[in-house]
Amino acid sequence: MSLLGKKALDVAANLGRRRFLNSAAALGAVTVGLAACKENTQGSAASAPAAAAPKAAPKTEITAAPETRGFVGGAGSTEIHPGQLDTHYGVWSGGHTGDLRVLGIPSGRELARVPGCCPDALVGWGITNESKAVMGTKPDGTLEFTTGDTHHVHCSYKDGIYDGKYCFVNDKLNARLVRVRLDYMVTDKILKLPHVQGFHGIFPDKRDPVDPSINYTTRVFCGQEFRVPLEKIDNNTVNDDANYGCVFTCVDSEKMEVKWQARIDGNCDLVATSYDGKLAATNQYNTEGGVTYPDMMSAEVDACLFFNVARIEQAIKDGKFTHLGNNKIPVVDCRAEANKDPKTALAVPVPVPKNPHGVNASPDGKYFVCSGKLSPTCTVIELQKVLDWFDGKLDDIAKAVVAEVEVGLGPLHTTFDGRGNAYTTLFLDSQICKWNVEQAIKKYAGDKNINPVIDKIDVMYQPGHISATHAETSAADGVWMGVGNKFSKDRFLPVGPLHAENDQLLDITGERMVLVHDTPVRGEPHDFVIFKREWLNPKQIYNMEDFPLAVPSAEEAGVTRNGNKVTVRMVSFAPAFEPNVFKVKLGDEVTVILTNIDRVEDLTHGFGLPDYNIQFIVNPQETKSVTFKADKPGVFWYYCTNFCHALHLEMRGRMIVES
Ligand code: K7E
Ligand code: CUA
Ligand code: CA
Repeated sequence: MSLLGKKALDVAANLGRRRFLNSAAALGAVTVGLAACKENTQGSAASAPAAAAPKAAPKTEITAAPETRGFVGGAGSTEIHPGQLDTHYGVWSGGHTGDLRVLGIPSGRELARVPGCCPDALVGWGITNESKAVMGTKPDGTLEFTTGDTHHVHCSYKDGIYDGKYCFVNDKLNARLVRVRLDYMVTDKILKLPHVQGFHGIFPDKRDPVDPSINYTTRVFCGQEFRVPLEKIDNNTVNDDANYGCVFTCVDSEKMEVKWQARIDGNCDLVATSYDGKLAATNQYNTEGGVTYPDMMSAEVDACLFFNVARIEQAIKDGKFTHLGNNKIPVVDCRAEANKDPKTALAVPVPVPKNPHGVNASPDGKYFVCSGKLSPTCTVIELQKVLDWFDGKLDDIAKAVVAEVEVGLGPLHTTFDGRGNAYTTLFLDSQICKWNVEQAIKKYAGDKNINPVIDKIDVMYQPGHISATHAETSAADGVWMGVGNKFSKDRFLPVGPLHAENDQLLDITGERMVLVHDTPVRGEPHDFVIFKREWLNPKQIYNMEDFPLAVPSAEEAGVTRNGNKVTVRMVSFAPAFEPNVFKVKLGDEVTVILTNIDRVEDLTHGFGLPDYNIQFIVNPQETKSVTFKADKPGVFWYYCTNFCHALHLEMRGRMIVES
């Protein structure tokens, strides 16, 4: 068969499949209403944006399946041969598995899961005393939360790029900010945000707005998506939604304490920060402050709300703040009514088309791009103009909008290649739109001959987040681009009703995007960042001195009793525990402290205690502890759960509970 003939057949076959799966993409110029209603049949996730589809009907192009587009990228192969290492790390949120995941890029291989919000049976997260202290417990010692929903993941910065120190992720479900230490890849702090429900957008700052010597992250900004009674909770306030409100929260990233909160109109969606540290912003899709679905969409215009960080913190220094309830956190008023004068305003809403979703900072530091969701557009906001407004040099804040580019249906998130181009996910069109920022600005300024859209490509299917290599840093290099697709449909072997999601990788080195890899991911990652491996330097052996309870050697192991409290100090070294037997009495409170004194890389031991619901691992030189009540008499063999040695199966000991 001639190449052309084969290619035509492939195109036809792929169009057939896409027509079946995604009529909107295959029908050519469709009306928005039709696109919306076809999309509507695909699942409830699509129905919300579809129900209020925009009036302007952009043409949906027919694009052949990417495999047949015939473009070759310059990023190289995604195949990592046995024994070779990936060139990039990807840090992925886990969604309602409540964890963080580490992937090797470009292969897409999952290398680690870092538990945070939810218990994890592999490592014993939520079982050991140390992890319970991080997660938070009720007065009876049980975990306060065993669920979570992690969406947005961002690393700490120094000089505009990641410093490899921390990764922050929000828990939307229980309004907690989770911090992961990147040296050991463990969660070390979790902060519950007061007054907040639906904690959604987060972003670390990139430098201090005032002090030039602080060129690294010291704050994390947190948005609130669900409006709730803030002042007090009683039968009046819960029943009267006029009393509902939202706050924007600033957290001290080192202490993991709330620095301040700001009352706002409407509610927050995603959050972005400027490279100069002066501005933080949140998209708002409910400036009307509604609580029902129609109410939340009544206003034609929503906003990207900009906070003047230095002014807010000066106001707090000057004592211009209040409190919410009995809480001692300073609260400033960033609602429009209180911020009309640019010279004193703490915040200003830049109008954008209704119900925007993502807001992303361009790596040159000049612009924020708001993705329209219900509007088929992206809005470009010039940050210098926002600063000019605060300085009284711009008469109308709407003039900070320097472009409004038509990208396609359902724009959710945008990323960048460092060469002036932006890439936006189109949820409804199941496409990525590549467009040029400066061209979009020129067109908006009046040059009608310019088409800023450079390329569109089909992705499989319904993409949400998108992130190119280093794209949230000043070192964006436009090599790889990840796209998180919410639906995978036919892309993988069927495994029952719950489908894997499809996180795809694209090569964006050329003019046209090239789809190069499908990675099945267990539900339900949202956001992720990808960066070169040189930016991280994880340690593989712990420092024993970091653990106050460490049992440094077998000689120091042993059992002590204080009343009915028994402490077992234990060590593991392949293939044995010391002690390998201990006795307690029925009803005793037992604490086992286990130090893995092996120093060999990758030599992890486990401690499983049958019928007591205990399992955890100890990595080389690590110490963990568990406390439980010996409420069952008998012999209980604790054993090593983590394969460590030829005699791993023999690595065990007995807990004898005498009645
Ligand atoms: Cu970042 Cu998924 Cu929370 Cu958009 S949200 S898709
Ligand atoms: Cu120690 Cu298996
Ligand atoms: Ca709205």
